[in-house]
Amino acid sequence: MTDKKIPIIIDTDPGIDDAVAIGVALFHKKLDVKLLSTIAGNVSVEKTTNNALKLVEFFDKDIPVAKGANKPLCIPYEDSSHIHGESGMGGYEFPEPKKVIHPEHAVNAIRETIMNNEEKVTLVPIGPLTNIALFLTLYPECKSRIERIVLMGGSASAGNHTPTAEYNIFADPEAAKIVFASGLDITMVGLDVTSKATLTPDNVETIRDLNETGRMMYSMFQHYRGGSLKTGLKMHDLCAIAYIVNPELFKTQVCFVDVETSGTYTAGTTIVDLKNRYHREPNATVCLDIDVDAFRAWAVEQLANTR
Ligand SMILES: [Ca+2]
Repeated sequence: MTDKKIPIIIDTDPGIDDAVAIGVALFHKKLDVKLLSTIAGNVSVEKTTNNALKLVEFFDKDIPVAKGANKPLCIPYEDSSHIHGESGMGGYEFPEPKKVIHPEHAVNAIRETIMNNEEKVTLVPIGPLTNIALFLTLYPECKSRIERIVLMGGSASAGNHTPTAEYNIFADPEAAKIVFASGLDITMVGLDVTSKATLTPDNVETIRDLNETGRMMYSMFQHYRGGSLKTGLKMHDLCAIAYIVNPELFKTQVCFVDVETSGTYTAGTTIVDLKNRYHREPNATVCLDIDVDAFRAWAVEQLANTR
């Protein structure tokens, strides 16, 4: 293992669990966050972009924030402020950010970042996949500069937004289909692990007393509806960061994955062919299980390393 940091771009729709993932990534000694690109998802892209700016200012990091797509490729936009509050990051009063948005659209900013970086860059989408699909479609020549994609989304079992579909994939199924068909090295960190990756009430109390970040997270956790404060808060997006730096926490399987883009009930469902029923070439590494206790200990330790 070298001491070299892994260059990553986080494509995000903050979002309370996004905020945790971003905080951990910005302070992780193995990660070099080159860009935050934003996407409509949990709330509108105006709000997610403003939230991303607030977060980099809160963490006092000089990371560019580029604003991306305001709606999915083909279907209408639908927000989920019922999960994350009206602003997307309800529960904590951040000052209005002074930092300005990157002048380029996220898709062009991703290209610029990737092409200007000496090493290949890892893409970490933790929202709907619209920006990534647009980027891969507009600039296929950049694919060779991508190390891999580690995304939060999908499920090999049940969904969370509909009985079968996970939210990020449901929000833009066509984009997800493009990403899974891209031929790139893809890891799907989906509900099979992220629903188990909760912070317990004890963890949440510990986090509150860690530092400024802990107090900020604690305030937002009071408003987060991804799980509950009593039964555990689901840290969906943080799992993608955990996978990059601590893959040994996860059990995975390489298999064929595709996305249902229409269907009476199934739009946005990931078809994860664990038993090779379709005899198709495998195109993704799918996370199927996680060492939950180790994840919790890791998450608290990481948050202790923030400001
Ligand atoms: Ca997210």
